[in-house]
Amino acid sequence: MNRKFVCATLAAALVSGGLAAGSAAADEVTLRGTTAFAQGTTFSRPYEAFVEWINENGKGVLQIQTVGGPEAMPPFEVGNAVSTGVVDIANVTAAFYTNILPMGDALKLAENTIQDQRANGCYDKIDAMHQEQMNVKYLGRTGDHISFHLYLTKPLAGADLSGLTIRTTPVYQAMFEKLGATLIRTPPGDVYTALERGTIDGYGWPIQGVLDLGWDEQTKYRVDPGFYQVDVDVLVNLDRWQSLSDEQRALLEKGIAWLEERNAENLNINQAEAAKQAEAGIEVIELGGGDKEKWLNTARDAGWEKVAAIDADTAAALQSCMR
Ligand code: 173
Repeated sequence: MNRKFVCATLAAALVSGGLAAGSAAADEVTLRGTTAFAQGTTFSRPYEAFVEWINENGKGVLQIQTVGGPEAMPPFEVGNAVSTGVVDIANVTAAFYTNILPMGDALKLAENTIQDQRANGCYDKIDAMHQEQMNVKYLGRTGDHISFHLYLTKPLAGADLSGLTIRTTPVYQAMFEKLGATLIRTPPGDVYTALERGTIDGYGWPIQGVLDLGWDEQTKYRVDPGFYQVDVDVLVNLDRWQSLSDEQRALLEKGIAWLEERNAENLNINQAEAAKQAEAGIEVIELGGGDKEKWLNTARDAGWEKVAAIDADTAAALQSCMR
């Protein structure tokens, strides 16, 4: 028998015997990870920094090896992969796994930060929902302070999207539908071609990252104000999480706390991104007065309506701790 097997067997025996689980000196463990966003781009970079932090601080304890991004695994499959243990850890937004966890659609509706939600018990609710329905540990998230916008190739007169075909994900679906748009759901990797071919008149996307994949070349307008808040979540397969030692779990929790502190940098990055969009020739359509009100109210109301229809009690509980 090799040593790894002996250690694993010993750890399992300790756990099943109810003895100090995790106190066994474990070998270094390597988690296999994936990211739903192209490596090197805006919504993958924080996760990559986290991996670097873990690999630097976790020598002899735990390492993460990213086995590929969207080129290797379709973004809408990532939730399933981490749920079933095809990968151990994943960087993915909840909009990409609503097929497994429909209530994940609520995360974008938050008006407070992950730090607020750890302090007020909301994090525990979100984590429990992920563990029970998806078999993953909700380790934490990036994306706080970043809002979503509608980007267009054509002008827009008011808060009315009828006659427009818009690329969507579950993030924007309820809102854009209420405002009359025709919707096409695609992963990020298909947006450029859809714009180039003219099969869409615009797309939903956060304030950050538009220039990453060259979409600015095909984008004429950004509609302001933004709405909702980005959640890009770090999930760990629950069986894998439970198999880790206390030290290994503590390392991951320390790493995610470090990453989450950096969410505050988004306030400055948002401004820099808006400036880059302006330089690239993207004009702002600023909705005002009644249009602005309709835009924001439809976003919030349609968003909460959708999650309340899935599970009214959970929706109410989340609504009170997400603001
Ligand atoms: O538009 C999207 O693909 C999407 O839903 C999303 C969510 C979080 C960050 C970036 C994009």
